[in-house]
Amino acid sequence: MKFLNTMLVGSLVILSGSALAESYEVQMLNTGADGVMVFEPAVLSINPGDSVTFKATNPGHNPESMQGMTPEGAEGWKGGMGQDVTVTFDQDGVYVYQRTPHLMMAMVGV
Ligand SMILES: [Cu+2]
Repeated sequence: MKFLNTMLVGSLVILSGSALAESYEVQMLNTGADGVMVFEPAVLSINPGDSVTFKATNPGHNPESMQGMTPEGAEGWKGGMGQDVTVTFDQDGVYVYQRTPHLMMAMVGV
């Protein structure tokens, strides 16, 4: 019986462990593997509840969600220029974001 209890506690720990939110990092770069003015990685797949920290590896960039290009009802965000910002994504869907003044240079991420 004691063994069974230990087994149950063990599986509960594993279950709650897999439900923990994860955090990711996206670098904002002047020059990256994909060219100049990039978010790296430019495309990131995460789960609801996970968070992403946009790192101002090179200053002078920021991430801003694009109007009409985030899931309906989801909150947008706008990071400060040259600052790290952490965004938690609670709602399922596709989020497109840009670097506020660098959209014409196609500095976008998904
Ligand atoms: Cu930029």
